[in-house]
Amino acid sequence: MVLPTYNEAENIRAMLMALLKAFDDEQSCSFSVLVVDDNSPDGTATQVLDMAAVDNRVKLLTGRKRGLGSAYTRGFMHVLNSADDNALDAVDVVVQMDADFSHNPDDVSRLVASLPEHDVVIGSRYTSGGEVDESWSVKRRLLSRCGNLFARYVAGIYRVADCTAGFKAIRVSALRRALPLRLPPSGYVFQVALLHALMISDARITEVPIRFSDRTRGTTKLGRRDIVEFFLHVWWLRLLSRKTFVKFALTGLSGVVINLGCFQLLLSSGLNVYLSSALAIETSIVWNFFLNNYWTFRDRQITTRKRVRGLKFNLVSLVTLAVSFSAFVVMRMTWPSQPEILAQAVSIIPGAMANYFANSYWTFKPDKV
Ligand SMILES: Nc1nc2c(ncn2[C@@H]2O[C@H](COP(=O)(O)OP(=O)(O)O)[C@@H](O)[C@H]2O)c(=O)[nH]1
Ligand SMILES: [Mg+2]
Repeated sequence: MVLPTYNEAENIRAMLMALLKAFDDEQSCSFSVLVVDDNSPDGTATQVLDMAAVDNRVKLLTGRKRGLGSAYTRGFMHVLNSADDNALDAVDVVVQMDADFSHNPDDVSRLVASLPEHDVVIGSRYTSGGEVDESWSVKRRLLSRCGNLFARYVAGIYRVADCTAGFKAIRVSALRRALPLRLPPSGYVFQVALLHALMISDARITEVPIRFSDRTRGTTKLGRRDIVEFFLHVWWLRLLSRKTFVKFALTGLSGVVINLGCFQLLLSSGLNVYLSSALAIETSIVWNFFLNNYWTFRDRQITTRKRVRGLKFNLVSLVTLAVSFSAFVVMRMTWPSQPEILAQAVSIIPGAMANYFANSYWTFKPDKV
């Protein structure tokens, strides 16, 4: 087991006791806990050392505080390396979990029990039967749900309902294929990055429902830096795994040239600025459709009839047009002194986002993903 801690002095002793107790009667496997502490100023490490002195199943790894992701990278690499060094002590399974009782120590055996048919078992809040603490505020629920949805669809892990979960049982052979990450994040987005790496290395992933309780002692360490890194890193994951996304981006780039070229041309021919904007957007949409249809999504097995696809594409285009054009109008009204071409260029961004996701997950949805 790998447990990251930062200022968990109020929790760690009880947590370790609960885990040791849960595994006391377990005859079928040997078990140990590695606490990865970042020199917590509250003395977490001392408590761990005290316990390690009386029970050799408890181990401690310390380091400088760089964030949850760095701590996990350090902990997992330590497990993989020590498994290499000492084949007799081979570890088959690694379980990661929080040290604040949000994850129930009694659930560990349930996660591990699902491993024989899988490489990764997620203790999931969002699969059917899973739940989060009822005391969660609407804001917290919304943040967690939105972050999870964003990660699922942007990083392409949509088959997993809870892809930000920090409670997983992972087969070591699968972990070895997934690590080290190409661009290891330092904060909480590590959970998504690891899951993504496991997914693209063909790990068999499943979810079992858990109840996620709120911590009763200590405070959360989730900071603003983690949130910013989360939203940026998920885009990087998208780029890593999706050749399609790169093709779509190139198609989009050519669309930008078409859009701005047309806009300039229509403007200089004396056409009204709003009409020029709308016409230029429309032209680029049609251009993008042909490139996407015959190049970006060419490899996808799609049985949807062309006519239906065409209809869907038109609807998506209408939405794209509405999104881009609204952005253009808002910008012209807010900053009338800025050049028109700047507003037109910026208006492409929200439109392109909406367009990609609607087309990728709807218009050109493959039969089997
Ligand atoms: N080593 C280490 N552990 C961390 C760090 N940040 C969070 N943790 C631990 O990760 C687990 C989950 O963190 P928590 O603050 O409870 O996140 P929340 O449940 O999303 O609010 C807890 O065991 C924390 O002590 C960090 O920077 N370094
Ligand atoms: Mg917590």
